[in-house]
Amino acid sequence: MIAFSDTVRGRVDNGVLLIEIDHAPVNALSTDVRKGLLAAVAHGEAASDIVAMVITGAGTIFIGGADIREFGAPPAEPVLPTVLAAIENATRPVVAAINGAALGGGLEVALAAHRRIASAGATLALPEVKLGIVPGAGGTQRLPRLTGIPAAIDLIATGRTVPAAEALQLGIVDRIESGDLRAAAIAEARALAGAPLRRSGALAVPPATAEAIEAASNKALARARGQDAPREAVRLVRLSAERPFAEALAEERRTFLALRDSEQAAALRHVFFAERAAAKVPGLEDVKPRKVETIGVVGLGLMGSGIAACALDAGYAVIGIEQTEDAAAKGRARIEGLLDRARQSGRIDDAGKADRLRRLTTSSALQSLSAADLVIEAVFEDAAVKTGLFQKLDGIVRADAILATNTSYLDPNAIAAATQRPERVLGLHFFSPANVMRLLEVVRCARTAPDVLATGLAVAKRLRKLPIVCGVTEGFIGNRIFSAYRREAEFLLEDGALPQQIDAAMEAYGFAMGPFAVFDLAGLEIAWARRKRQAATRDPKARYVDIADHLCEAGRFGQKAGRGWYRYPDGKRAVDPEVTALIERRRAAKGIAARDVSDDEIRQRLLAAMAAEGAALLSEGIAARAGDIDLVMINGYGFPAHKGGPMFAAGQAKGPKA
Ligand code: T1G
Repeated sequence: MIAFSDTVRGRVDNGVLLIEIDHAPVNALSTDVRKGLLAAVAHGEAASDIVAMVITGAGTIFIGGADIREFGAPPAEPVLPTVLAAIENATRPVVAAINGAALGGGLEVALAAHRRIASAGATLALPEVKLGIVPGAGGTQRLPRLTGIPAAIDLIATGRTVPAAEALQLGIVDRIESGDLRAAAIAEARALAGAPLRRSGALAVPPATAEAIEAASNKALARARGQDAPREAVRLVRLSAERPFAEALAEERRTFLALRDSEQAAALRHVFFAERAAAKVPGLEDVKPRKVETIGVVGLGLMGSGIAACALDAGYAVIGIEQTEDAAAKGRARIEGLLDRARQSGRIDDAGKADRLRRLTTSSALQSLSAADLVIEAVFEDAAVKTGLFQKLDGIVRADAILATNTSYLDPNAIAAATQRPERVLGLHFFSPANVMRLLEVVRCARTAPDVLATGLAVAKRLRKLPIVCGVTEGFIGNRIFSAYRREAEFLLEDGALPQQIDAAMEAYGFAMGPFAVFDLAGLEIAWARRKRQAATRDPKARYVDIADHLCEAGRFGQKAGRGWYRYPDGKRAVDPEVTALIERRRAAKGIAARDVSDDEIRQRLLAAMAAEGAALLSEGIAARAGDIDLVMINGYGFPAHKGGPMFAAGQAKGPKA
């Protein structure tokens, strides 16, 4: 074995130098890896007993990309383009044996090789735009030469991952090896020795019609709202057909370096590392989760059916319970409807749907939950109903079974305290639609046992959710911050702004929808009911805006009622002069003279309100990290990821500045 650096080694097999990158956990292209690769290729070019080379990764990942942790410092030599030029311009064939994920710079390494063989389970992507950057080592120039410009725009401007089979269709990989990948790659490399080499950079860009390129660009940029990287990615890929390779490569590098130091990239790096940190809960490092194979879901309405569908997707057996057989049948139909939609979108096939339905039982027999390892309730949001249910379940489920409540606003401590074993109760707060939304607030109640919390996290991971642990407070992290956001938005109304101005200001900031449009989408009646519940205990000295109450008294409950803060002729959002008049009347009633409120003031005050509530959640110990709060608002409330979340935007999230 030859050590080319601490993380790159090689051995010669039948005249072929097998170069292995071994840099746990993801074989990221750190400075040491780049040095090792460059030395290995130089050795492979010079040694007399070598006729070809193979590059591969140790473990189950090929290369996870550039080392994101190095982004905070100026790039150290050798930079990746130098390494890839050495690979591409090698006189002896270099074969990439893609043994797993080939991401970002990792795929760029493979693209610089003269041949690419992938294992059947390999996945490939240039996900740089998800980090607010563009590929910086030839991805935008070599990929279109293999796939054509429209496909390259789709892959690079969205950052989506493709499985090996699709990569083969797209021309990214030359073949898929289901046997011994290394042996196959070594044989392939040996066979290529002495033959003319296919250098991606030297290939002509396949012709594509202007319409196809335009269509791909528009589709990729449709969801890029305010993000710079996707737009730059499209520009660079198009440049591949307009400029000589070397010139376009230099422009790509210049753009990469500029974006790397941008605020959007810093925000998205914060989000990347925050996601990794969120999964680590202090004190649970060595705690073993309980075994969960069967999940009970009580209440198969909108939330319950989504939770059930999500659990079926994750391979669990699901026992769905409703109050009556009729309601259970309706619940089953709802779940089946979700599976049908997944079938139509191609996400699952007929066999997948049949398998899921085989693992689903639905009935009104609460007793059948004695077989469940975990029961999640999604019944009507009423304390007595939920507490009563948990008291019944206490006598039905096994002693080691876990009870979880999906409440959004009620006190899970009170629900837990009504049971014999409060230590086995936690909150699992899903977001609607539960089978789509990634976010899951995992609520640690006052008595929740560590292994129960660990089980909640393990189940969340298996459901492919983003679990954020939080303590008990009204509305947990997300809804509590959203309430502060709503409060400040309503203050701005009284001060002189209008719903459409506030929404436009936040949509310009990057939100898909402004607050009032979201209130209308969610429906105004739930918040109204809560305000009425709180009226008796509300601090009379606290500022209170009653405009929303007047809307509700007028039956304006939002989009589903056809009118709320807006009216919805043909389902489209439209400003309603009646609402403007109501706002003006309520100001007059309070003797408030409206003043000009700028868009900047709107953004500044709403962001500050969210950050202040976040700071309170941190000081109360409800949230463990500022990054957790940012993840909740980004994944549950449409906060633009390229702004990093309210805490990062307020400069309060002190994460690893990669
Ligand atoms: N650099 C540094 N650390 C990384 C890393 C990377 N690229 N990828 C992962 N890690 C760390 C991560 O922080 C965590 O650390 C541990 O590895 C396990 O990660 C020039 C410039 C590869 C699919 O965007 O998508 O190349 O928390 O928990 O679920 O054009 O990690 O344990 O301390 O996510 O098995 C492009 C990013 C970079 C891929 C594995 N590459 N990584 O998922 O493990 S930009 C990416 C992932 C680029 C070039 C440009 C995933 C994964 P810790 P994990 P996983």
